[in-house]
Amino acid sequence: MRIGISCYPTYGGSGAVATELGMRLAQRGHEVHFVSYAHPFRLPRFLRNTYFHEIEVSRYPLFEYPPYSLAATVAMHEVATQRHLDLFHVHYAVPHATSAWLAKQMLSEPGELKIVTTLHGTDITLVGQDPSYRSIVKFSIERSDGLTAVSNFLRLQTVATFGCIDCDVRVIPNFVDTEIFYRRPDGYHRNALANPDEKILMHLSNFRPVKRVEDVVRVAARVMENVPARLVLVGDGPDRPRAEERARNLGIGDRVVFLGKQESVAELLGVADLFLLPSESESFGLSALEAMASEVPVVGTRCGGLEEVVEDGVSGRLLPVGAVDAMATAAIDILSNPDRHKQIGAAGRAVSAERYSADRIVAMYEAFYEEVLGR
Ligand code: GMT
Repeated sequence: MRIGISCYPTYGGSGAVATELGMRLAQRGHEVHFVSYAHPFRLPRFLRNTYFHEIEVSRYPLFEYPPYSLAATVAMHEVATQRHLDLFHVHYAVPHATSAWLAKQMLSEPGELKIVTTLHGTDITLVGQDPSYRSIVKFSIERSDGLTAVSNFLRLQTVATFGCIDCDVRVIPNFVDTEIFYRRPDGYHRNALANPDEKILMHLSNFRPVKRVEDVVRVAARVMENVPARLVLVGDGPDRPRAEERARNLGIGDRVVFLGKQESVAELLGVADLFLLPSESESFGLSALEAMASEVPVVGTRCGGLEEVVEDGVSGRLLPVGAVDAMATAAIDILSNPDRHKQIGAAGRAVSAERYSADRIVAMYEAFYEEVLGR
């Protein structure tokens, strides 16, 4: 198949999933064209069967807001025409589903290009509900030839919030490469991040309000009252200054490490002892799955799709949103009991290797493409 993939190239789950999927499709012999405004962060410079096409968003003094959606449409149309694509797979509906639909209409034979849209999260639960976007998001997803959601929670949210009862939203969960995400031997980066007697608590996100990063710091502060530990925060975003301030106010500033954006999160997750994800809403929680593959117990919240990934009491603990004390108690319990810690880590690794293996999920996408193409 000749497949176009559009995604946000920056650090974030949807871009990571889109890129990892494209790379694996290319390994399976498909021709994959990434269309994005920058080189996707998980895409190596050269890989057989993969091509990168940059969306050029021109500036003009009149434009206070450069029209990214139009530039994306033009790039998608150009690639679809010149590379004779069978299918365009767009990740994150806003605005990629709209740009793809427009690009398709611009073709002389629109029926020859199929559009698959994967819904990732806030494109449905937050941004997509904003009155300035809602109607065009609904229109565009209803006109996609194939729709997938990364969890059943997100599928139900899509139907409920957009009322698109006729939408056949297929659930294809995210995946993890267990050869990249695995437990690193002691000594590795661990020595650089913490003292030998300290546990490493880790959080990884884009530090937006939905992630409740201040709760991460508050949970860590409670844990540190009982267990020698350090908190390592990976990523960056608008709530980082508040998290830094909270750490200082709670008197744990010297035991909280802000690493900022990192290329190889697998090496960091592989030395963590506990992963914290106290989000307000999470349609899947890719970082939690990557932690599980690395044998790291997850303590998070009952916030939607995360409940489909982390089994409470088996691969981690899930508590109500904002329940800082309960999350801290659960974390202390796991960290103070080596056998239980090991058991939870092993359960997470097993489920990620079985249910969420790259081979299994990429095959699901391939089969879905075939179905959409009517083959
Ligand atoms: O939806 C977003 O806010 C961004 C998106 C991203 O690019 O990281 O995150 C969503 O997609 C991820 C990949 O499918 C999921 O793992 C995240 O749970 C989801 N984020 C939210 O639902 C908040």
